[in-house]
Amino acid sequence: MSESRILVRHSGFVNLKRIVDARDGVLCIMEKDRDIPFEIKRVYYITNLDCMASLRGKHAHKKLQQIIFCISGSFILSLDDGVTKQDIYMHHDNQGVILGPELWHTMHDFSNGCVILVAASDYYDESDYIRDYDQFLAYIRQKQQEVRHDTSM
Ligand code: T46
Repeated sequence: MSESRILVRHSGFVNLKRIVDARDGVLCIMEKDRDIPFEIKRVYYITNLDCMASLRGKHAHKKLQQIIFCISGSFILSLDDGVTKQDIYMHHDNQGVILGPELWHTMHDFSNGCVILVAASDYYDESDYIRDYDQFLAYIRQKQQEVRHDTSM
């Protein structure tokens, strides 16, 4: 499981400032423009993930940009850009992973008390989701053909 480097396209790590002092507790800070490479329009969180067997995500977005954090506990984030696949062990409360567009992502193997926090670039829109894996592969093939066509002109 590679953690030091993100290998898939449309992703990357985001490291937040983490403050620990003599008191109990950890303070992590996410600042507009400084930490997040897009304007945040929505924040959501996922709790009660006490089941190792549960599975979330299993989709890609067409345009939406997001950053996913595991602010408590741990889980495995599986990323797939259609060519490269990578599993990331999410367990640092201050380290987020960019979920750019056209990136199939699945969250699984949640620890007890796992809490996921996501910052998103846009409001919820079901038409932005690709929830079928074969459709995802066809979508990115079509996008790549469009890019090749544009660059050859
Ligand atoms: C993602 C991963 C990381 C809403 O009505 N509004 C919202 O803002 C969201 C996020 C979801 N929903 C509804 C849509 C579904 O009827 O909540 C239901 C469950 O959503 P979904 O199955 O997409 O949940 P996850 O946990 O599989 O995926 C979520 C986000 O939806 C998704 O964008 O990238 O977390």
